[in-house]
Amino acid sequence: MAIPNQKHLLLGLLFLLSIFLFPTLTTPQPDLPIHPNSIQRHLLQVLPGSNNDTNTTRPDVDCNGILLSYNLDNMTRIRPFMKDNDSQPFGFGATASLQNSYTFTLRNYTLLIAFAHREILVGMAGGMLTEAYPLPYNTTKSQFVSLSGYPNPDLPTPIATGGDLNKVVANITLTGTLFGSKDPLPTNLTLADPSWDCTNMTRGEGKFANFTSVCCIPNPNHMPKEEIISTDEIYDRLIDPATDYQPRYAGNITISYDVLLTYAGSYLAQVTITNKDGLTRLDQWKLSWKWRRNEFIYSIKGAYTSVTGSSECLFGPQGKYYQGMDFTNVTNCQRNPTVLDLPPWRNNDSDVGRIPYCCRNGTIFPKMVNASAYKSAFQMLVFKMPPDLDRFRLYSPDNFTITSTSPMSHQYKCSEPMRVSPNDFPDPSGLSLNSTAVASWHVTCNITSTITPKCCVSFSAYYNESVMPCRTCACGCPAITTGPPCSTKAPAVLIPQEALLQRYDNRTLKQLQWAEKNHLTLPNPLPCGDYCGLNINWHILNQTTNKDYFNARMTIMNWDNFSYADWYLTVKINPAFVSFSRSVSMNTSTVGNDTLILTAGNINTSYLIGVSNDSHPGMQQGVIMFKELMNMKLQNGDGNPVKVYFNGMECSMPEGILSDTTTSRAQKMSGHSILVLVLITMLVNLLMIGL
Ligand SMILES: *[C@@H]1O[C@H](CO)[C@@H](O)[C@H](O)[C@H]1NC(C)=O
Ligand SMILES: *[C@@H]1O[C@H](CO)[C@@H](O)[C@H](O)[C@H]1NC(C)=O
Ligand SMILES: *[C@@H]1O[C@H](CO)[C@@H](O)[C@H](O)[C@H]1NC(C)=O
Ligand SMILES: *[C@@H]1O[C@H](CO)[C@@H](O)[C@H](O)[C@H]1NC(C)=O
Ligand SMILES: *[C@@H]1O[C@H](CO)[C@@H](O)[C@H](O)[C@H]1NC(C)=O
Ligand SMILES: *[C@@H]1O[C@H](CO)[C@@H](O)[C@H](O)[C@H]1NC(C)=O
Ligand SMILES: *[C@@H]1O[C@H](CO)[C@@H](O)[C@H](O)[C@H]1NC(C)=O
Ligand SMILES: *[C@@H]1O[C@H](CO)[C@@H](O)[C@H](O)[C@H]1NC(C)=O
Ligand SMILES: *[C@@H]1O[C@H](CO)[C@@H](O)[C@H](O)[C@H]1NC(C)=O
Ligand SMILES: *[C@@H]1O[C@H](CO)[C@@H](O)[C@H](O)[C@H]1NC(C)=O
Ligand SMILES: *[C@@H]1O[C@H](CO)[C@@H](O)[C@H](O)[C@H]1NC(C)=O
Ligand SMILES: CC(=O)N[C@H]1CO[C@H](CO)[C@@H](O)[C@@H]1O
Repeated sequence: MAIPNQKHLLLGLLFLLSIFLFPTLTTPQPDLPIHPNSIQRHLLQVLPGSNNDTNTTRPDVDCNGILLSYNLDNMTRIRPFMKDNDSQPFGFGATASLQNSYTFTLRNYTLLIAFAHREILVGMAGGMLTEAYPLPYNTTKSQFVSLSGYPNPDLPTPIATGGDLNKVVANITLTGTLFGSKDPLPTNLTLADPSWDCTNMTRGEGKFANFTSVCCIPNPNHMPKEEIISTDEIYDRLIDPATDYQPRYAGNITISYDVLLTYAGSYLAQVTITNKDGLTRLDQWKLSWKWRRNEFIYSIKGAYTSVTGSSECLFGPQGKYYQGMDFTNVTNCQRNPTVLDLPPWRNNDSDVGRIPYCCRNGTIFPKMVNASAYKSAFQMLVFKMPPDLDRFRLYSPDNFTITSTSPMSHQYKCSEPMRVSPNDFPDPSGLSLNSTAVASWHVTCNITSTITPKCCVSFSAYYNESVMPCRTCACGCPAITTGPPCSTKAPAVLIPQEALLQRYDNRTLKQLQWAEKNHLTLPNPLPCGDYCGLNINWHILNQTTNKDYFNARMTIMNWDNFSYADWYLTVKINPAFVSFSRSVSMNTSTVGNDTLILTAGNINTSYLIGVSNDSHPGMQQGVIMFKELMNMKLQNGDGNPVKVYFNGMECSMPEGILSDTTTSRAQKMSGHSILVLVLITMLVNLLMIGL
């Protein structure tokens, strides 16, 4: 319960701020006093290197309130060198700090600084300009520069933190340029919230002349209150056509669009893609959507946009509205942006990475294959346009589409975003407790197409020298087949085991020889190949020394000319028959009592390479041990898998089981095939009689 209360208070404070901030900023201010040159003398004395004072502790400012301070850390004369000191530019670095020494949390604070030396702010860390103006920022634009904590907008109390200075102090470091070295400190430092009285500004003396501070104490006329507006009122203020929360519908993939922080002209959104499907994976996902309100992406972390640039803004309404803005660093201004995941090496990049679940090259596994990689997330700072310049006016984009560019991907169709109750989140700064999103939308995407398989399974066993190969046209028959004519209807014919190491289109000779040796009858023309990039052979090995167990050897052969990284196989077995025991060289995990998930045993085998130049397929092999139950027979195919999925894609299964001997297969074939065989045999007999 504590979390929603904090949030409400915060939103309430913001609301209050938005009421009071406006008059504060627009009330004409009397000219701020210009301090005499004396400070400049001190400043020159304390510039780095010139410090000869032995007293190094800064005077402890006695403050039971919120201590605001500003420390000029360094200042260097920069070119062009001027004769006139007032026009001389100096590069400076400064730290603006807030320290909570009071009894309640300072939420979504706004620090106002009155600069007096035409400062241009070029860098900022630990905070941001409240209105999210981009840097560099010309401080002459208004009386005060307004800063907010970012990423952490709140300051807890010393009581709540055991007095931990790292938690009760917020440092905003600023770098920039100022003009003239006379008295280079800001002339005023205050909190925007009128419930604080920040009038007693003090300046450091002597060695500490580069330091100014003010202790803000609660203003008796505006005592800050813990609860200002009710929960319902807060959410009522969030303006969107969809007023009611919708349920979160299930789907194969869900996309959450969560607003984490909101400012008048911009908001910070986090987009999370979650794989809810049991088996399938996404590779190199691409997410796109359509902005509805002329928004644009100022910056993005954890992903990148396929197109970078702001030309569409410059010549659009955005360029007109944000006239003072330098658009060079705006990430993307497309109406339909496309976002892609970053490669793993960007994960630790402090500029674009460091978002939980980011940076995996767009691969999202099913949860049961990799419980730490079934989501992808990224954050973006979105700039809004009139008439939406209000913290509470939030709209999600729509028309989400997600695609996966891997050769084994499904196609998805996404719903329109639905407004849902706000999601809970880890704090964006990663520091404090979970917080709640300001607003959340939910999109569900479902698999639309059943695509033709890309893989097929063949069976073989110790008790038969032949292999029951992949089905004819298991992965679809090409419209025009090359090579000798073949039958797309005839069932696949038995082949010798060594023929598995040849691609379907190179097996003809072996097929013919094998048929002759084993007195098999072949259809004419011969059946077409499987046309699959991946062949998976399931071979039942002889019983082990222990009669109760048998082994199955699984071989994956990749005839494609590309590789599969981090592959996995899902095998559905007959639950009544076998219980998995152990596997060699592949990692096996079981889900339920009938599903095995097989992954590479080590990092070297996690890569299934493609076919080599000399036509050897890329291969991975594993042996799985099963316990054999009493009333089951391997010869009846009871040791064969029921279904096999490669990377979540269902593979085509063979046309039958492999019987005891090769020659007996004819009798075991389906009625239709037997009929064909009988006819052919009769025909052959007739011909022989005729001769
Ligand atoms: C400190 O430096 C100032 C000028 O740089 C000098 O006048 C003063 O004597 C020095 N004080 C000490 C204690 O060295
Ligand atoms: C150092 O500064 C503190 C606080 O201003 C003061 O109390 C103390 O006397 C100073 N010590 C010296 C040696 O100047
Ligand atoms: C400002 O004061 C600190 C001591 O708090 C000192 O280390 C630093 O050198 C001073 N910087 C300037 C620019 O005078
Ligand atoms: C000046 O101070 C800023 C802010 O404290 C800091 O980021 C920067 O590295 C400093 N520059 C030099 C030259 O010390
Ligand atoms: C900052 O703005 C003022 C007027 O608002 C202008 O005169 C000045 O040139 C600007 N400074 C820079 C560096 O753009
Ligand atoms: C804030 O800055 C001061 C010096 O400027 C430093 O001593 C302190 O550790 C900083 N605190 C945090 C929380 O970064
Ligand atoms: C700073 O600005 C605030 C708000 O305008 C004002 O109340 C306060 O007196 C100013 N302080 C100083 C030292 O000028
Ligand atoms: C300002 O400082 C004076 C003297 O130090 C003190 O009497 C007064 O109460 C202070 N006022 C505020 C608002 O802090
Ligand atoms: C996708 O979602 C549908 C409906 O939620 C579900 O029936 C199906 O099993 C899921 N998975 C696949 C691979 O279609
Ligand atoms: C643009 O980005 C570059 C690199 O991040 C940075 O050096 C530059 O200061 C930025 N410019 C503006 C106008 O923000
Ligand atoms: C990421 O994808 C790129 C291009 O698709 C590929 O070159 C790279 O090897 C991949 N990296 C990893 C770690 O998978
Ligand atoms: C309106 C607004 O910006 N509220 C934010 C204040 O800070 C909290 C974090 O504590 C955010 O969750 C709110 O969104």
